[in-house]
Amino acid sequence: MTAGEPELLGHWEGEPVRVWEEVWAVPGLEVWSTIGSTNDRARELASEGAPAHITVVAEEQTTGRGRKGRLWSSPPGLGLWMSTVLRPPAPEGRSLVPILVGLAVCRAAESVAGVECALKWPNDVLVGERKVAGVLCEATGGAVVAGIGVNVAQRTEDFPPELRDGAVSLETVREGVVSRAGLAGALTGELRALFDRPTLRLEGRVADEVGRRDALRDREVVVDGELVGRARGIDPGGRLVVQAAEGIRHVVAGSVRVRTGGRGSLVGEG
Ligand code: BT5
Repeated sequence: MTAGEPELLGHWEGEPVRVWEEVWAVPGLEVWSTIGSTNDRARELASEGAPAHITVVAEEQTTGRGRKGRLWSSPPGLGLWMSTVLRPPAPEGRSLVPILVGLAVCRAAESVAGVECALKWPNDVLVGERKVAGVLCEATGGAVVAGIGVNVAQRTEDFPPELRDGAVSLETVREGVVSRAGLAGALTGELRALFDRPTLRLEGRVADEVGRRDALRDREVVVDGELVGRARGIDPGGRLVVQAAEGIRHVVAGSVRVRTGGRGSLVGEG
């Protein structure tokens, strides 16, 4: 598909963008017709000093990305492609950002679409074994840009062939229409709830909720193709705990694959 010129939209999902900005209570909102990556635009805004929760949405991304230069499929109108500037109070809290953003996505998908979601450490949101959303957090100066891609309206055939087994959209699961604006509004609200208080450690109710939603728990995993063991939860620092033959390991970053066994394999690496 050929994308048009990037254009800032005045209206989105039936309302003026300024109305969404007010309803979602964000200090700024840009909605683009098409853009390379909403993360790049949000990074620009962050470097110009944008306050926390300024949000960028695009109908379509031409170079939407995941981690390590992977591509993120972002076709026009079928998903929520969004980036928000976060300003975590202290660098110590930054390692928790991806998992907390994933948690916000789970809560929003459940409240708006009634679809139960799980977290696959470090940055995937799953329905069953399939990826419904991905999170890409990029630090820039004192800010972290949280990029969130949620598959909303794709049918199986709308995904590129190589993703059809591992990806799913909210509307397929729910078997009904899901409002992208409703989802974005719920998401910005959850992000505020999770980030407006300094969270330096995963503990208390939030830790319990993350534990409940942990798709890897007690499953046999391979991290970065080399560390093999059983996932034993996420520690207070946001690290994945892996019980390996050589002992307990706390993994700071990496790509996880679930070893195929009785329950099948999860969405590959990443
Ligand atoms: C991610 O990376 O899952 C992070 C995705 C973040 C996307 C958002 S959209 C708004 C913002 N702007 C951006 O440019 N990015 C963010 P990772 O864990 O590396 O997973 C990438 C892998 O997921 C790919 O290699 C594919 O296998 C798979 N994938 C790509 N597009 C997908 C989709 N729409 N649904 C499910 N899986 C997908």
